Amino acid sequence: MPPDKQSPQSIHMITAIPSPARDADPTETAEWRESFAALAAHGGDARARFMLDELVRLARNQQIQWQPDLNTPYVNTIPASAQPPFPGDLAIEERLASLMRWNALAMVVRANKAYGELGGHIASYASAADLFEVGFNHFFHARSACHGGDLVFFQPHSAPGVYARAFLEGRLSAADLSHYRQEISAPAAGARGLCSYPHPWLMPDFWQFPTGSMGIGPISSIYHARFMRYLTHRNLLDCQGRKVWGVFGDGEMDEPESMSALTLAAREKLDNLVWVVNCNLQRLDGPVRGNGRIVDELERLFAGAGWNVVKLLWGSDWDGLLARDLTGSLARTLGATVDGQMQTFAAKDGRYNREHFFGQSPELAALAQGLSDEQIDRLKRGGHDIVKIHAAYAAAAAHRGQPTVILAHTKKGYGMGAAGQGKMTTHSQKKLEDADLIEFRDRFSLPLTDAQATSLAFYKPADDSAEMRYLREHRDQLGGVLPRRETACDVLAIPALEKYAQFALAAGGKQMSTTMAFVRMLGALLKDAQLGPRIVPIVADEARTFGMANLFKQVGIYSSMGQRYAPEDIGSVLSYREALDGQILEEGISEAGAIASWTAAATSYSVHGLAMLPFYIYYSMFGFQRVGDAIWAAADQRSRGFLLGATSGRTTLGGEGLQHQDGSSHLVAATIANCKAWDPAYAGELAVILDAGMREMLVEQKDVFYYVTLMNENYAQPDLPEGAAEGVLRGAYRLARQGAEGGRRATLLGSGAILTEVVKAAEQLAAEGWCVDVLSVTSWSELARDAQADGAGYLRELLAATQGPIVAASDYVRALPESVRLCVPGGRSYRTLGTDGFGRSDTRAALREFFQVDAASIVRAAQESLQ
Ligand SMILES: Cc1ncc(C[n+]2csc(CCOP(=O)(O)OP(=O)(O)O)c2C)c(N)n1
Repeated sequence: MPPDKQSPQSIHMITAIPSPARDADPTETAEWRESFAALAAHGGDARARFMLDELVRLARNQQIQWQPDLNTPYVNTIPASAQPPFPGDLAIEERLASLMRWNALAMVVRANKAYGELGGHIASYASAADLFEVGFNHFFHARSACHGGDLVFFQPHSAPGVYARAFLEGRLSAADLSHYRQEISAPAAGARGLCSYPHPWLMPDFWQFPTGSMGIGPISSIYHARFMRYLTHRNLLDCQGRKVWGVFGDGEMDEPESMSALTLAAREKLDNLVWVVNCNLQRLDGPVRGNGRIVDELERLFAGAGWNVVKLLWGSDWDGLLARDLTGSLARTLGATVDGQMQTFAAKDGRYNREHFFGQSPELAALAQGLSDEQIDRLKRGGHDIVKIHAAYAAAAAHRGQPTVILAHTKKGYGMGAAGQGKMTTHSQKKLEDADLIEFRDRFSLPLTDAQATSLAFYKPADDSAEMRYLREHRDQLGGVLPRRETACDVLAIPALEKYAQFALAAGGKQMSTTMAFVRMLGALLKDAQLGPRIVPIVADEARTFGMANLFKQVGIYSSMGQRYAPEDIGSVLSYREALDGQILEEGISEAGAIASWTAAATSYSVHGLAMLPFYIYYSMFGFQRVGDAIWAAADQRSRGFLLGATSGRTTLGGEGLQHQDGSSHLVAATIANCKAWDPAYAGELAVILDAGMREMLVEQKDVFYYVTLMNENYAQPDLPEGAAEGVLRGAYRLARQGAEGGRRATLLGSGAILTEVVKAAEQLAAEGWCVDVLSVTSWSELARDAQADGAGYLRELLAATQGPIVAASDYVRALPESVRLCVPGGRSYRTLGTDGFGRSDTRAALREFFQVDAASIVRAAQESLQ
């Protein structure tokens, strides 16, 4: 019998499961079943598959309305007979996994003994430990001279397990482990604080991918896997042979971000992607699907989306039981047990399981007869069986043409005994009594005395022990330790500003929107021989909105399939062009996807050692507001790139109305420490900002990213005043003085498109005999940061050179100009005008009058300030 063949009995068992109750003619059914079993036995799997395809075709032709069931039986996808030999030393790996479990547990319990408020989790890693360990010992490649490195996304609240491994690897000390979740106080104790979840911002040489916010890890992993294909197809970096692994929670799969890009992964045939969903059947509050079965649901979801699904449900000790289960009663009962009940079985002991699980039918009871209660208690689920996990990972790694998801069945709080295993409250369990600790020690045969166990001593075997040698050897074979975040990358030369932005610096009053100016600059930058190929333009189905259609032809839209159709507009100069080496990432209507793509490109300098420069241009309202958490995660992982919030400004976007008009993105951007946010009014200012950003990110290699708002209003673009560049980059500069000296004085500040209203207001006031200074504010948040750092800072200096009441206006909420109030020199009044409230659809003029950010309102504010 070929190695991947099942016995006729097991086929009998599986086909027998779903239908007995509905069977109108059991004799006929038996004949069909026998025929099929004979066909499979003699003709092999391929022949059996062919016949099934034929039957399906027949059924479809006859339109009998038959739909395939996407669920397979509730057993392992890989039968025992098809398992490859395990290439490791099982006993040593089990001992190592036990040590990881112990040190991870000790770290959390210790921290909470010392400071009850610190929090932490034991139960999630307890369920995931073997899933992590098999990856570490056999699959997760680190970056080395001969391998570009795999990308591994770790379930965030299992971070203690990753620290525990780094401890054995000698990367972290016992003192470091003692400072889990104490990053601030650790240095005083000569230790390194370990952050709660994976945060590259806090541990920049360690963590690569922040996963702490559920859903962001899953979607990121997909777009990273796709971005690796992009780099390969564009001949920038050969990423073949590298994989993206992600271990995620079954509860986490409910996040829209987790699910939203599954079809993209399948469409793009991302066989460099493997997800391991830890199906411990529980989330935080309770079961993921108490009345249903999450594995079935995920199997349907992933299979329907086009993934290769590997169910890893039962450990090796079930193999014998299933083989002896000639009536199919065991598989049927497993398949009929809802998750809430399965959780109860996990929480109870062997005796209870004998009575309540195996006691459900005489056949089951007979199967359990040869097992002691202890053995029943220790029957492993698939995700706790190192050999089975290895088989699943090996199958996933070898699978071609599809991404793979491994649905790994585990117990939450595995091994925590009565203190936590399968308990409703186990997620948040972080205290264990002495007796529980001793029980845990015994359960995993840990080499600890009672005193060591109850004092939560960390345990590290001697350097020359078999365990430590094994651990080191296996990591050496896989290129070294992991996770490890690297930062070395090439310095990219950037072109001189005049080469691509002369038209903007000396605009000479030409009518243009800043969006138009940006697109023109981008087009020119893409032509630069050095920098051009590293630019990644990203859109979420809005390229035409922003006037970027010309880039379709110029650099092409990336498509792993090239272009298999003649585009409707083939003859046009702006023709829609998809190509294997296309440069634009056109993400369709998925801001979550587009920002994940941007993050993949913006961290390429670190993840791949290849600096890329992404420009993601989008409706500004659908950025920080829509996918703000993803931007926060991008900031955490030290992204470098540009976010362009286009059609920005609550009154500048005219007719689009309440949902589209952005008046707040700058406020949120200001809360992100490594984000510099800009609201330039003029193309020349924009050019200076782009140049500075590229310099900071690519030449100086600083961990900053830029957020720049762009407007769609056409207005006259002046030349950038001589010497203004420095002020542009500090956040403001004096644009003009209107009116004759000697009149009433006022100072007007404005940013973005509202600067044009400010300029008009200054002209009106000048006409009334005032002398008005106009300051163009390019970044409220940079001014505010400077002021916070330096008393009152640069803006105070600028304002000190002006006189009279100050009025500040922008197309955003008033809180933005309010953020620089501390810069106002003593004795001067400071009025802020903004667009608080909901947007509306109307003309720009009507909107500006309504929100009182038009020239007339600015004039009025100045006049009232004098009274
Ligand atoms: C966006 C977001 N919402 C809520 C949480 C809080 N949270 C952390 S872990 C968790 C439960 C995770 O359950 P599951 O994904 O099933 O993983 P398990 O711990 O059971 O392995 C929750 C709700 C979070 N981290 N992120």
